[in-house]
Amino acid sequence: SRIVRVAAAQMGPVSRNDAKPKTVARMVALMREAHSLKADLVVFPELALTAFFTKWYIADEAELEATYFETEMPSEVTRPLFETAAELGIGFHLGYAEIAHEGGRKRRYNTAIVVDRTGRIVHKYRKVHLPGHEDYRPDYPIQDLEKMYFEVGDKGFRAFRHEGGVFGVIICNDRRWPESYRVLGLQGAEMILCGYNTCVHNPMAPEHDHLANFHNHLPMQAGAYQNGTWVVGVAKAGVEDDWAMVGQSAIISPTGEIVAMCATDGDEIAFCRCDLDLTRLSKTAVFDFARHRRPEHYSLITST
Ligand code: CDT
Repeated sequence: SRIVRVAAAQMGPVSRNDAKPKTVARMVALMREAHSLKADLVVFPELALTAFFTKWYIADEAELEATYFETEMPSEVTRPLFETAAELGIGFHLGYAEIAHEGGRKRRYNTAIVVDRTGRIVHKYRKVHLPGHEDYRPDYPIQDLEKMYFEVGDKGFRAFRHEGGVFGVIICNDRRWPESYRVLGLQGAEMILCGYNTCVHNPMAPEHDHLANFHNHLPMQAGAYQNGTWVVGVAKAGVEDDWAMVGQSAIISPTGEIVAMCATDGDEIAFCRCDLDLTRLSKTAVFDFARHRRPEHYSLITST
């Protein structure tokens, strides 16, 4: 067996008025709790350092970037996460809003990194599936402005070796798309990490609001099962500046079963001792890709 002890570190709401050091202190406390459980890896949510700001139209670019984005990682404010990781010998996954100066101009991405037990960044992913709309919609009570605030990620879905296994990272809306898991699955992914911020109210499809929890777990369980991989889904949950967000952070086994789940909408750890070898049966039986996949019949997926 190849055991990775995983702490899904759900976070309760982060208000737009919360200073980042206060939020980072909450995360350090979660990291210490995870260490007391002997975790190897702590998984924090998407955009963990701030409120889920894409629900607001923020016209002032300077305010937007100064309040919600990071220009370096680690930065002064996030350094305690890296120092605590190195002190405890624990790895972590962190989602944040990134400003990068690349290709001769400024770019903004919805980003997640994986940091190893020495405090070194070993993987960076930039969100591919940006939900919502690119224009301000005054008729909506909340916005979904990821297409306005971020560019589509440029790094693709790259699996990487970590903690004795093959890992992948996806971010929030990516979890609703089977291709995200499959591209990682085709690279042999054994554990996929996914932070999310999901408002219960979806202004573009309010008819689905009552299904928010169901639609959270459904694709993650399917993605785990259909690719024979662990999936760790971690929320920023609870009522954030008046808007409810989905919780139920979960660790899902390669059979698609939820094996650990948060019971509250606050700061809480769901923990599991994950055996990466449990992926073997799925990958060599029902989902032996080499024997059973028929890509010659899938061309429509990438040609349109
Ligand atoms: N952060 C993020 O991607 N949120 C979206 C909201 C879409 S509403 C269904 C999500 O897919 O959860």
